[in-house]
Amino acid sequence: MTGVINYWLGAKDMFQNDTFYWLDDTTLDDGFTNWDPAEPHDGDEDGIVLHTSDWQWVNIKLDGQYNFLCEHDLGRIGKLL
Ligand SMILES: [Ca+2]
Ligand SMILES: [Ca+2]
Repeated sequence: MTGVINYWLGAKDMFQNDTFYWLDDTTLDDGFTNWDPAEPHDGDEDGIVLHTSDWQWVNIKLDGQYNFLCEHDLGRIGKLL
């Protein structure tokens, strides 16, 4: 996949396969998802990356070095400015 850039998303299913949790302990069932139609499909792949080629989510093993995306409270930024 030349030219595809992956970004780690902060959800994992390392405790129960296909039950993904965000870092704040909410599950993916609680909100938006954008899985590639073939994903998630492999029990030993516990992380999620965003593919910039199609903006879909793919679960992969937690052993790659990629950029990452994180959520930030915009209200807090406003208080600092
Ligand atoms: Ca898994
Ligand atoms: Ca996969």
